[in-house]
Amino acid sequence: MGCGPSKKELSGVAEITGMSKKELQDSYKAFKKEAGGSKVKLDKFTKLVATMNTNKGGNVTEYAKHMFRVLDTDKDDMVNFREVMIGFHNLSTAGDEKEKLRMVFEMYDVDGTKTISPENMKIITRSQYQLEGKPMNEAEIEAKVKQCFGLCDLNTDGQITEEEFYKSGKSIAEMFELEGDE
Ligand SMILES: [Ca+2]
Ligand SMILES: [Ca+2]
Repeated sequence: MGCGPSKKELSGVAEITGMSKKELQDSYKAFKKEAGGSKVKLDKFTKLVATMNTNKGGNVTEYAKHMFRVLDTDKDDMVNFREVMIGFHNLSTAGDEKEKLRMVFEMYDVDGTKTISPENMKIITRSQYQLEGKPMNEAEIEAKVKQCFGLCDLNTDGQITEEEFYKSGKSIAEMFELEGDE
């Protein structure tokens, strides 16, 4: 067929995810079929996430945008097969804990300042409500953010650093875990 994956697209994926060569090739085929190519832009990615979202009345637009930003590790405004596979693996229950924490930290740090502010956390929490199709309740969101800060802002300066999050963010990162392969 002449459309097999290039070495670069697959480099490291098998090692990190523990997939066999066959599984990898099958997933790649499925990805290309779904994505209509070897990379996807945000709009297409959002549609793919929407098809995976089983929450009634959920809107994935905001959540997908932040997920996309974190998955796009080479920052070319596209996510490719490798980025998706490694990112989803890290977020799975089998993923590397430190990588999971790093990804979730980056997801919260929407403005890339290397610290999470309460406002940053509100943005992501709101997007989770939208994803789940829950009615937006600002008081509830505020309370959730407060609770997370109580847990993670170890020196109580109103910002969560990466270091603090590595130490105390495990239970929060677990909320972002993806279901394993069916
Ligand atoms: Ca990319
Ligand atoms: Ca920030």
